Amino acid sequence: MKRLFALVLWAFVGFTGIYAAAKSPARLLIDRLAKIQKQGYMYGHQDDPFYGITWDWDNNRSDTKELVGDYPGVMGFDLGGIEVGDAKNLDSVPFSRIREEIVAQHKRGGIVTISWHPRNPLLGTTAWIENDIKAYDEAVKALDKVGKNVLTKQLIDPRTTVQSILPGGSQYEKYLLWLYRVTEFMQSLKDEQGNPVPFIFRPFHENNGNWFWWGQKLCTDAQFHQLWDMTQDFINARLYHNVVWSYSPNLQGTWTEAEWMKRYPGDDRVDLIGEDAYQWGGEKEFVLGTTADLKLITKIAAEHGKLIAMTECGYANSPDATWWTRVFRPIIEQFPICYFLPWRNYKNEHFGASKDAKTADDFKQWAKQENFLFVNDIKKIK
Ligand code: BMA
Repeated sequence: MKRLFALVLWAFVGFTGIYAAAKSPARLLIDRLAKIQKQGYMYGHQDDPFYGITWDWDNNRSDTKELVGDYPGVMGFDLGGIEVGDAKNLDSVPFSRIREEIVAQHKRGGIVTISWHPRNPLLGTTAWIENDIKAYDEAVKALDKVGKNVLTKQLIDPRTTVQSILPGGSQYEKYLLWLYRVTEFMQSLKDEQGNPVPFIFRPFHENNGNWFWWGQKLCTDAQFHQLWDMTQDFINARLYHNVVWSYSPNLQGTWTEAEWMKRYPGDDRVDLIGEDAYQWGGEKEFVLGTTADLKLITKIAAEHGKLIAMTECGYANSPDATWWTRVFRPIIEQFPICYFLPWRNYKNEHFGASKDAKTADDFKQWAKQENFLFVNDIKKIK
């Protein structure tokens, strides 16, 4: 009897020991990213398998593969629209196809990142809020002019969107339903053996700008933290420890560390620190701003034990044939980024590598560089 007891105890301790030592799919992905980063930086691309500059919706195509012979190490996908039960996302990609391509990228040894441009939960409009604010402000002014400002309170101020979905707000329950739909999709990301596919999730990105409803002037620091925490806790409670969390403000260029830290969700809530940075205007401004930001996040990441990446980037329509190697590469090679991810290649708005872009030759040469990594370079790094 004593022996049986000892055996049961041993089995129990052994089992819980193994259980405690087992790493979650998220932890394994974080460790893998760190290992990959030691070898170089990966190429990432948004919506890579759905369309390119001159084609759309074909199966088995990729602008990246057609240019450099391999798929991006990281593929980005967006869930905008899943929250309202749409069958296709905001860029008309069916969610069933998104699911297939996520599983395919995982199967070939690549990494997946997911962003989410949810609609406006208060107004029903898109994630982009500037036009809603303009319309509201104009309506208020017009009512003032005709002496009807008593009607102003019947208008909905877009600036109260975040507040409306926090506990006690008018849209709180709707937002929970939205999160439920998001997690339902995430739960469905399984490989052929039924194991959850790990992925990097990057919600509420570019939150220091004012173009999305969760932007800097559209909520207080405390409200932003509440929004992040509520969303993260809801998702984590329903997923399989397979979500790596990325916090990704936009190019700013003049942050102080204290300013940057104000909306940082916290070390227990973030695994990867991102920078979204496009060259929209002048080259010099882009170089200086991006360099300053990457310097800052490199320091913060080192102190807080986090990874860094350029989670969105590019120069729309690649007007400059040597932009990648002349402007972009010298910036990123100063910093320990795991990957950079140009946004989607869509007809007249494209950001990524392609044989149909002016930058094709320049990029193709760069891709031969040993530390520039695509799927075949990383699939053995587990
Ligand atoms: C933007 C543009 C839009 C697109 C959105 C979400 O930057 O590319 O056309 O709808 O991202 O992918």
